[in-house]
Amino acid sequence: MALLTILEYPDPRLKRIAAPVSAFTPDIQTLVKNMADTMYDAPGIGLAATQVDVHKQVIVIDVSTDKSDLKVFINPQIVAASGELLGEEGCLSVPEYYDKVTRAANVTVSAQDAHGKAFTLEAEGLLAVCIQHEMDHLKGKLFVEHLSSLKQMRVKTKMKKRHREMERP
Ligand code: GNR
Ligand code: NI
Repeated sequence: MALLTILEYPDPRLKRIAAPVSAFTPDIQTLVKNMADTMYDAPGIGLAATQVDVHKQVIVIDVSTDKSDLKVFINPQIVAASGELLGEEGCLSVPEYYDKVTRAANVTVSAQDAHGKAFTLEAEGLLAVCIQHEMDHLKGKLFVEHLSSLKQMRVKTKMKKRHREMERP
């Protein structure tokens, strides 16, 4: 098992735009496996490759309570969205900060699995929120960027303090 290092806000690498995956080679399957291990270890319900400094359109999600429903989305596209949902979000790249974000309540996503096979999935609730949160990561966007600039300033200050304290305990 290989655990990957998760980048933390405001690391500029979190702003990079992920490129589509064009070849479903064994290294993509290894990346998916390592991302799933890293997500479960954290623990989190989703992880985008951007967060582990791999700038490819790869996402893993498992919103089950017993790690029984791993979903892999490569080259995801939202093909339909409806409704609104205001839900509390957190992010492994912004530890210990939670806030409410408005998202679409229902999304239809088309993507490929780890072997390149195309599929379409309709999602609602937490899964729909998580898909949108992870797809934002692939575009270099964090959930805190949906908040006011005052809140963003406070989060940045809090995170910089955290990183200072991690360097000099
Ligand atoms: O673990 C996570 N929980 C979560 C809760 C509400 C909305 C989104 C998420 S995703 C997050 C893991 C993460 O940072 N993925 O990018
Ligand atoms: Ni996140």
